[in-house]
Amino acid sequence: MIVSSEIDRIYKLSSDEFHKDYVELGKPVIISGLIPNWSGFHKWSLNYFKNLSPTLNIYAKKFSNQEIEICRLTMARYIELIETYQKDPQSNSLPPYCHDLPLFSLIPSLVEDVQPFPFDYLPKWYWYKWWRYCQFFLGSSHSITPLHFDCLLTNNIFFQIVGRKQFTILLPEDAKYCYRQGWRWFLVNPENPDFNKYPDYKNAKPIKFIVNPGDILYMPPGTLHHVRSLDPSISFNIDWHTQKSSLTALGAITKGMPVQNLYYNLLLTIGLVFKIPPQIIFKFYKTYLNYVS
Ligand SMILES: O=C(O)CCC(=O)C(=O)O
Ligand SMILES: [Fe+2]
Repeated sequence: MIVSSEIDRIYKLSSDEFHKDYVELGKPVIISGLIPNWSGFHKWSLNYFKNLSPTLNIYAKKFSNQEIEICRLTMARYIELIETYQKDPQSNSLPPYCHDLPLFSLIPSLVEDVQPFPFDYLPKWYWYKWWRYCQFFLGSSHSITPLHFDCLLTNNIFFQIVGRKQFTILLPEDAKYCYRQGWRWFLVNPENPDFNKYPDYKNAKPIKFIVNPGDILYMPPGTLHHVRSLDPSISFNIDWHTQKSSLTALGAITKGMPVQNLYYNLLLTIGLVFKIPPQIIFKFYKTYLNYVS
């Protein structure tokens, strides 16, 4: 099988070109040159978060055999776990992975650090309090998110701030070769595929690349991704729909999408297609930000 590293890397891509050449074509891209201009880019570190909000209650996840276990702890305790681990990763056990935390809502002062924010990549509907849609990922090196696609079949803009991450992605048409389990997780480990167990994976065309601090990654709806942290890391993403992707996602109810996902997708469709403002929709949508699936 061929593993390629083919993904466009564009310096300061304009929002018009982003929509025309990537979103509309369902093509992934890495955008460089924007995050390094943020006022807080050089300030962010795990230690900075710990000092800002040591007593904040957060949760972290352990992914094992398709099960997700949730651990609850304070920010200070979590960052200490990571610090201890990093001193000797060979002999310490891997800390859980803080995954999908709406940190801008929990520590609002962080929003000032990400200016100028390129919110014009998002549809206008999301501009009002755009930071409410962001989900953070904090973790040690060697943290892994197993192969999956994002559960509402949204577009994903992913901001890498601290540390590097290795992504292996597959376009939606390759999902049929990856042995889906349930709605959105897949059995194949693209870093070390077991072709005896999963022979169809030979037909897939994985794309493997590193996302560096300061990079923005765009993944179209339904892109499969497996993510390995190469360093202690801070990232956040925004899952977002266009009118078109929200309508396509509603159709996925016939393909195994859970009813709760249909509910969130209906809300976004009502907002984007029927122009109901986020001030009304968000009240109903916000439980999505704590939805583990
Ligand atoms: O960074 C990670 O470990 C996972 C990222 C991810 O799955 C996402 O942005 O949807
Ligand atoms: Fe994801």
